[in-house]
Amino acid sequence: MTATSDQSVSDAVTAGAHATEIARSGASNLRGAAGGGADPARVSAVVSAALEGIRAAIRDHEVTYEEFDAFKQWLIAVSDTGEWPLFLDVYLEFEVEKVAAATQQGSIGTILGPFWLDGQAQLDSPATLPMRDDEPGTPMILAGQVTSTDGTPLAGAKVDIWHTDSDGWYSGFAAKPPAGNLRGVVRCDDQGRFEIHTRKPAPYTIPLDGPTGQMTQAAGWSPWRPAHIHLLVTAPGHRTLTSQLFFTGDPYLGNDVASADKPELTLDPQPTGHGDQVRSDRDFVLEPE
Ligand code: MBD
Ligand code: FE
Repeated sequence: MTATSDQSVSDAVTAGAHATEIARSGASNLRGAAGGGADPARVSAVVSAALEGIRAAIRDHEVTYEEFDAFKQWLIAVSDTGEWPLFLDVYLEFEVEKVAAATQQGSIGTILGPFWLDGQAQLDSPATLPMRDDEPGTPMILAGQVTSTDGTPLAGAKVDIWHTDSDGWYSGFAAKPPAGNLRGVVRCDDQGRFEIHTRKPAPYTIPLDGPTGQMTQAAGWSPWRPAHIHLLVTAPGHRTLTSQLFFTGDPYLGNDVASADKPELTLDPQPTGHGDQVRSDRDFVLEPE
């Protein structure tokens, strides 16, 4: 763990170093066995298609030696800052998720992203996520039920949840929030029901001081993701659902730098009458394995 509160370390390096460490260990490969096929025909098919896409860009746009050298330097900077997980999850993961989703029954999901962490607080529903005494932001309840595709409530279900604070920072990847902040694994009740008390997250911008953000801005693209809550919904004998939930009215909906927002994943939290607290209800359906 190399995240640090040293302000001389850039946001990009603080987030990137830890994400790279996790990816290197394989701990974030939650969707199935790594590797799988060293079948030469498949390696050739996939790699040649990828290379040909880049060669076509060079030909079609008459890329110069100056630009080729800038590309080399950019790739080296992505490695130096640990931004490969960020870059890959922002610009490519959504296509991989479409391939995986084509065979998954039950609730619609979306990408995992680079900021999931293993080993977070295990809580029983109803649960309040770990947070600071003065945690800023709108108090929010997310509640619902986890069932199997045939409607059976899943008593052993768990909701692994993580999101930014109301300033857009993830614990574990930014200097400010303490370890474990706004992260937890919530065990559902015997009817698969969960009720999670947290704070509404804020829109997120990828680090602007690293190569992924700099490339994004150099191209004139928005570096923002709409505010979102990440979820892994699990139950014994069922395929894990990886998802995110968004909020109606968010200015970045439909313009997510990670192309991961979907209309089916939008929440419209309503006031509960307790101060400024809001609540959303959302059920999840898991596919038996
Ligand atoms: C995020 O918070 C995120 O969820 C993804 C997918 C990519 C970058 C930052
Ligand atoms: Fe995220």
